[in-house]
Amino acid sequence: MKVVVVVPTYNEAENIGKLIKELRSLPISPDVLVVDDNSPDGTWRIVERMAEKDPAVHLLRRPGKLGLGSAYVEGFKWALSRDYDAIVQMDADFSHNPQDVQRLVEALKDCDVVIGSRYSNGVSVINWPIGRLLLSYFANKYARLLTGVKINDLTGGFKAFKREALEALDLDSIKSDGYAFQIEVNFYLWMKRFKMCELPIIFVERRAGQSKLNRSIIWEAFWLVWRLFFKRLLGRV
Ligand SMILES: Nc1nc2c(ncn2[C@@H]2O[C@H](COP(=O)(O)OP(=O)(O)OP(=O)(O)O)[C@@H](O)[C@H]2O)c(=O)[nH]1
Ligand SMILES: [Mg+2]
Repeated sequence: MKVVVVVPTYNEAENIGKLIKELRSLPISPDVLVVDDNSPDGTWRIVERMAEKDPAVHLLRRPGKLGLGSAYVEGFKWALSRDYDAIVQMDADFSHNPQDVQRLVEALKDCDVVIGSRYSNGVSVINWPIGRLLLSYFANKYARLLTGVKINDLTGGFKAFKREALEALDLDSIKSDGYAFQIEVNFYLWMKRFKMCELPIIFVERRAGQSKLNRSIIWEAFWLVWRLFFKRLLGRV
């Protein structure tokens, strides 16, 4: 099975080199695609140098900060236009343990989509302030209730997809960015009846670099969930 890990980055120079090395030394030795938005800290330069030495490392460098959602969409399209059987998405900040990529991909044997889940086995989040944890936890309960998608971690960004699952999505119609993007993708895959599985992961707060969480990301997700609620109600997916 040919696997690519899509990693969106914005100012992750402190993390990206180590992440790529760890991914490349996994037993499945996946390809890596970094989608960088011309990071001022030169993240892309590090990737460019690694790509020169290792043909399995790829860089998609965009002209400026165009947002996380569109970075995933471009990365997914890039992967689908090549011969990958499985596509993994993850953050660059080591909140997602690169070692878990192996388990996620192996679980694709029995599932179409595998979600690295913080909330399927109690709560497995390390070093988050309690306020952020509560926000995330209850946001997930709220999203699950309204969208009807029976997944405990709807907002997580660590996932593996079979090629067929991503191919079934209308990627151009997905305009949301932060947590909303994750919820939206899960919603459409769920409505299309793909087999979605949750695999417990331990999520660790970033050690290096800066967070991009802000109020507008929370509001975006809040309203999206209502939009999906009505879509589900009207059966328009
Ligand atoms: N290409 C691209 N990547 C982005 C953008 N915004 C965030 N990222 C990357 O997306 C991943 C997730 O972003 P984070 O800042 O970690 O967001 P978060 O996980 O919600 O917040 P913290 O982990 O608390 O900082 C990281 O690898 C970021 O570098 C963007 O606009 N463009
Ligand atoms: Mg993060």
